[in-house]
Amino acid sequence: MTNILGDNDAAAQQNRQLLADHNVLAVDLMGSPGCGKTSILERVIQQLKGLTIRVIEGDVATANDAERIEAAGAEAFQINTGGMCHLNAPMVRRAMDKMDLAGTDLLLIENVGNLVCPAAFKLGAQYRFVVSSIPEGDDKPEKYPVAFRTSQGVILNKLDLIPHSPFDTEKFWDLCGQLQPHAVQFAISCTTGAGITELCQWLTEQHSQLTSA
Ligand SMILES: Nc1nc2c(ncn2[C@@H]2O[C@H](COP(=O)(O)OP(=O)(O)OP(=O)(O)O)[C@@H](O)[C@H]2O)c(=O)[nH]1
Ligand SMILES: [Mg+2]
Repeated sequence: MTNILGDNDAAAQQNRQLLADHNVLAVDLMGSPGCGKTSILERVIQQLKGLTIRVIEGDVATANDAERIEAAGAEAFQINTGGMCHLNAPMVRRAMDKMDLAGTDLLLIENVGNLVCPAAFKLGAQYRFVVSSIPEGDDKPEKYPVAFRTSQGVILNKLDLIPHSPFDTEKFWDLCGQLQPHAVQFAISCTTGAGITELCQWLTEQHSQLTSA
């Protein structure tokens, strides 16, 4: 396991360098099945018009999500992991090699729906976001601490379902803060669009900082 992770880390470092060489901001979204990862990407693609976005879609099977991304207006690169519960850096590299990186501003990567395995495998993206949603319950940071500790951002999705759920948002954000005090936090709803503007602004700012560095 140590060897596998070591090889993956080396490949992730190469991906990171390749992204830096082309001024591409990359963000990896990790979260349980159905938390809304693809819905977030659709919303961002539809709303964030200033940047050229490309998407890598990681799934165990099907190209359903890649088709949704293309319908939303961005080029998508599907990776079917053939049963594996996470993406790894070499898979992402193979997708990057097929992509016009020089013509890409923002690379969004949807990891396989899972809160455990993806946390162990760096992909080379500058930011990893863990996505959690109201119906999953407010205890997810406690139960899946590695996912929250190793992420630079947290997105809490499906805010529109708060009236129908006993979800304690204060408890959720407290737990997140204890695990990773520096993570940037967004509370959003893909159904109503709440919080999407703030997320798009943050992505734009990060991209500007990258290109002005
Ligand atoms: N009520 C509500 N439903 C949402 C929201 N965001 C997404 N959904 C719904 O949640 C379901 C799953 O959304 P997806 O975007 O496919 O979730 P995912 O995380 O990409 O799922 P996997 O790719 O299977 O891991 C869909 O039925 C969405 O319409 C939201 O903000 N509020
Ligand atoms: Mg999806």
